[in-house]
Amino acid sequence: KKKKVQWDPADVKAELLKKYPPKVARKRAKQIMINEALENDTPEITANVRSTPGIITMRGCTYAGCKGVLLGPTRDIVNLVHGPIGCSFYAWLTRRNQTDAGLDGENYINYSFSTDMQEQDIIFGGEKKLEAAVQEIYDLMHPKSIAIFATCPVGLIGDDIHTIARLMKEKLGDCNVFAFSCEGYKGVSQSAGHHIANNQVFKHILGEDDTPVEGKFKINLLGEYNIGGDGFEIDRILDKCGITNILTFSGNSTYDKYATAHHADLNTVMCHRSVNYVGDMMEIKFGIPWIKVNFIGAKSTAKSLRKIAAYFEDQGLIDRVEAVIKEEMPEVEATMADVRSRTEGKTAMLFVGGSRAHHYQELFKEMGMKTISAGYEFAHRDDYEGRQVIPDIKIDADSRNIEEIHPEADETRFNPRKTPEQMAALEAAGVKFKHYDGMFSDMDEGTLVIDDVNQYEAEKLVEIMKPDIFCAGIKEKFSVMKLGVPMKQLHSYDSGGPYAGFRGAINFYQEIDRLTHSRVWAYLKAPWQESPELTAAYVWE
Ligand code: CFM
Ligand code: HCA
Repeated sequence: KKKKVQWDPADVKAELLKKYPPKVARKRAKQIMINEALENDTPEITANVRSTPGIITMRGCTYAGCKGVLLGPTRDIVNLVHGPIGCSFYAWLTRRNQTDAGLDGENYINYSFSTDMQEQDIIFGGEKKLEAAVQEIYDLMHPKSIAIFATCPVGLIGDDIHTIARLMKEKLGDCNVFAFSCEGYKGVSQSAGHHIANNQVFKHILGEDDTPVEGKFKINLLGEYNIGGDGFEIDRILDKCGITNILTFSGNSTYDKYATAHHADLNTVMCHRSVNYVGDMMEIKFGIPWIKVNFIGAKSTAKSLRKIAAYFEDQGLIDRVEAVIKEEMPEVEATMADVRSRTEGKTAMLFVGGSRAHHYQELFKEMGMKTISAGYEFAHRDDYEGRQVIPDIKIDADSRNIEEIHPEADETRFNPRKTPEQMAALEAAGVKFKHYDGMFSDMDEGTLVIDDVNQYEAEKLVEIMKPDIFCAGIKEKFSVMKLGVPMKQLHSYDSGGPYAGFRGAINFYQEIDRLTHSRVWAYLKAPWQESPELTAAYVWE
């Protein structure tokens, strides 16, 4: 039974919309949803649509999603950015994906590679410069692979990065060069970049190497990026259980891990939003099924481990997983109980990316905290409403072209919305579902679920609902702190982490406990709050 919150969400919604011109208000009204139990169904939300020009969105661009998010954490593929230097410079080490360079030591993550396009390249074309840059990287570093990323101007002037990549791959011989048409403007957000990255990695690396991989229970962990060392903590737990994780896509990954990932028995999907395309494609191409997991929250971690063990139907593994959970949980539970005595009943708001705003609610629940409003920057409807996947896919084993075998998955073949009756009927007919819940069903009734929240709405929400903690990214951090509310970055974790797995949960409880009890925010007053009558002095006066 869902619990009621203390605001009238309709009033909050009306207040948020009040300031907008009618057309903008109409559009935003479909993205600001009151979470209410409709008959057998969740509310319908508008998501993955263009942000209104003029509004300060929290979103990023397609290039960020492709280069920064998906390929960025792979340590031994050189990421070469074809474009003016800013796109490379501002993507340089800003995402806190951790790396262990391993025995071979091959690690290019600390570098920023760019063709540094100038006006003359924009006018006369930058292909020659790109070709020279690939050659220079090869001569200096001899990497296994070079990935080329297009920024906005490249698409506008029409440099053919894919042909350059192909020619350079042929010329170099032992270096896999491939390219991504991930111009920033290409989609409505980072999400388009994920899709482009998934397609090219699938087409150019996955399954390239048929050398067998050792291990009794082999999985890949898709959609985990090792931010603040999350992937390391998950690997620690998997190792302890005797589960072999061939590839984390893409935290601390290497070229060879991608190339051998098709030897896995099972794909586990952590951040569904960024990587579901690869999960689906690997199922079609290699017959590897995927299941949804979540290692954020101690209970979710235990549940995910049990789900993996259940898939393998091996008593030894099932027992081992239970033993690991039993060993890890006492410390987690002790910290949880201690912290909970102070955090119970406190409130949180989460506006993050495409999965964390949902996953992190688990950790807050474990602390007895309520999420009163949440939303994604760029998720799709299924991330809000849940998804049931019907495996009716035709396998075309020869095809590596995703457009042929995977026409727009989200809205057509994988219908995110099925009523329980429809599901029951299909199940009775022998159709097996893969299914995961969206944000709506996991949140209390009367909470506000907001897609692509903007700067104005975020400040208004804080003002009206006064959460005990606000979670988002760097662009929101300081404006929220200036309102006197503690702010935790759930992208970079500020300087903290890991927060995944058992040890991560302990870290998170302790940090949130400290943050929500810090008095410093209440003391903070901006000059205009102390002397609101301050007037501007103009130079001409
Ligand atoms: Fe997936 Fe991510 Fe996220 Fe994402 Fe991102 Fe990120 Fe994120 Mo920042 S892949 S959707 S595009 S979990 S970079 S590690 S924190 S917005 S919620
Ligand atoms: C991105 C990366 C980002 C940005 C985080 C933030 C990340 O989308 O380009 O706004 O603080 O996690 O680093 O999401």
